[in-house]
Amino acid sequence: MSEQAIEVQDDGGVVRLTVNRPKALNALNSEVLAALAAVLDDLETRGDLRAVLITGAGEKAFVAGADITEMRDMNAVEARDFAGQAQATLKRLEALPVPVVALVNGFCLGGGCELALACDWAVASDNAVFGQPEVLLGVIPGFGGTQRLPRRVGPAMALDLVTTGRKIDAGEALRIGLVNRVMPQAELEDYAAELTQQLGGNGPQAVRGAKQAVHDGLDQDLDSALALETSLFALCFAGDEQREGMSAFVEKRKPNF
Ligand code: DAK
Repeated sequence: MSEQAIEVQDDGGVVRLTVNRPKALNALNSEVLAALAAVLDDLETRGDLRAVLITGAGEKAFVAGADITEMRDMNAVEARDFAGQAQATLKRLEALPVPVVALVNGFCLGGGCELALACDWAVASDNAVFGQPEVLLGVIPGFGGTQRLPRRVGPAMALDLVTTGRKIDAGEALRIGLVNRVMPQAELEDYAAELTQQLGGNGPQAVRGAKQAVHDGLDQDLDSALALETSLFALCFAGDEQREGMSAFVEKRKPNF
């Protein structure tokens, strides 16, 4: 197993992960999934982590899906293990306590779309193509697509995509809420740099608290979720960040978190 299958760059706690199989359009095989799991072993222990950005190597693809050549000869038991490994890894990515953002720089199909769905939000280049084309291969999505896609875009649009297998362009992905923003591919790097600055400069505990409130709150009824928000809001006043952030405002200077 080589961790090179996922390249890791760290810029002040904002970690950029690049799926690095450009010749196979960054298709997710066991090696990539194992490398991602190994990277997560490290990220999960890091108190200084501020955000994670994930993208694909090259200019053509984010991730063109699970590796079809690897899946072709699997039996049902192997398929269950493969999907189980991938689902567990994507769940760990999603559960990181910091924002995880997909920079979708091209084909984002099948397991690639499921990877993007495990991120908190996604930004796409204007040449990006999205879809869950598994039915064209005689299978259904196996990396969480049938569950996260309807939660993101609603059941009707999710059913449209997973039963037809049709591909959509970045404009439609934006309209249905699959991605937050679309920009020319040449601007994606500028956006990544802007995001690195923004997320790296905000109060790190506040950013973690905001993510926790949204994620945990969605699984609860509104009253419980509001109580959770109250607790997490109060917790902000137990550390140094709130005093620094508010003092900086009053003193007309930038906060130093
Ligand atoms: N897997 C393996 N190789 C892939 C790949 C993939 N998903 N996508 C592309 N490649 C490889 C191509 O085979 C080709 O390799 P060489 O022939 O050069 O060796 C190279 O990448 C370049 O691709 P193309 O030559 O095809 O490039 P084009 O520009 O012509 O076309 C394309 C780009 C993205 C339209 C085309 O490559 C394509 O249609 N790719 C497949 C897209 C796709 O169907 N993705 C969904 C995969 S299925 C489950 C677990 C998981 C899943 C389901 C169930 N269980 C265990 C239950 C998930 C399944 C999927 O993700």
